[in-house]
Amino acid sequence: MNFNNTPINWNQIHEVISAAERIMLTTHENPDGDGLGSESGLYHHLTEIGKDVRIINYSALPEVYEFLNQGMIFEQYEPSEHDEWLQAVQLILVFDVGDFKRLRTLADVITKYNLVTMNIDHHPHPDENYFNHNIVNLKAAATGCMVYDYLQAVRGIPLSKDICDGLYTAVMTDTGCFRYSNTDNKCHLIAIESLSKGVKTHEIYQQVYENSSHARIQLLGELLSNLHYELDNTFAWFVVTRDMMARAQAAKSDVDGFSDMVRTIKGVEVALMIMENDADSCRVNFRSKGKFSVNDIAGSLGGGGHAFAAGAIVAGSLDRVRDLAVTNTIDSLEKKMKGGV
Ligand SMILES: [Mn+2]
Repeated sequence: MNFNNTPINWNQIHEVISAAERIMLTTHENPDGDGLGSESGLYHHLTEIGKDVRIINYSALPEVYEFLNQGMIFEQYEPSEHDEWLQAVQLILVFDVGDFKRLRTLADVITKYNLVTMNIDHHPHPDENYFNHNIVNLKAAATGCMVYDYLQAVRGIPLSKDICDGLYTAVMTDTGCFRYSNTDNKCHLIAIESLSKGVKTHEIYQQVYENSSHARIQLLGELLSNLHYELDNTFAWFVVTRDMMARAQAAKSDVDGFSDMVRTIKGVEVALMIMENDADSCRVNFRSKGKFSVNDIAGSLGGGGHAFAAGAIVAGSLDRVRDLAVTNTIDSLEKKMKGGV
């Protein structure tokens, strides 16, 4: 079925999920709170109703999300450990992935064993896609809100605290703690329900936002002293090189949220991070305050995303990708400033 941003019929989706006994849950590489919270939220529901369910991700669980892992429910994909179980999986639920390729080696396994996939996501997906069932709601603030909708439609009994821990984490992280323009009534409803179930929201906040490694702060110091401003300070950009990462002994996850932080600067409408992956590939990350869309700029570099939060992986050296990304952004913003958004 294909609910690509059309009204979603959760009962129809429920039929597919109910029919499967062995279900795998997964999300994209370098997982975030939305993907992980959606997984753990639905995991607790599905185990409660007796399904044979496992969460298997390409990436290891980032340390800040350990609080979701009380029952050691998150597993990192290891062929020798998982392939036998995987071959008999009847349904794979893929959360928040944006792009099938972001499942990395798990994408290969899915193709190899011809496994049935259902994508639940709030990122745009092209019509021709890699999933058997494509459930997309671009208006959802978080994939976790879609899991909430599903459970509201089919669960029949109130959500448990374990489920709420996951859903609250998903919503909190994808709305920048209820601050971004995507924050809607449903996000707050999920928060209310979570509080009433005893979710320690302040502890989740501290785990995620007040848990910076020293490496992250050192890296932040270095990049903040090397910010570049363009277009009368409307556009700010910075680079994160492999050397900077090595000097700070930083991990990839230490970089999360830097573009959001740069966007908080007065007058800055669009922030851009260019991060060197290796000698011939970089990651670019756009954040907009809401006046100018940025997913079209990410699209011009082969990526995509939401209107005001987008990114791409771009082949090429840091110098080349930096010049290309900065030039494309300036061109696009100049056009938008002249002709409206
Ligand atoms: Mn998300």
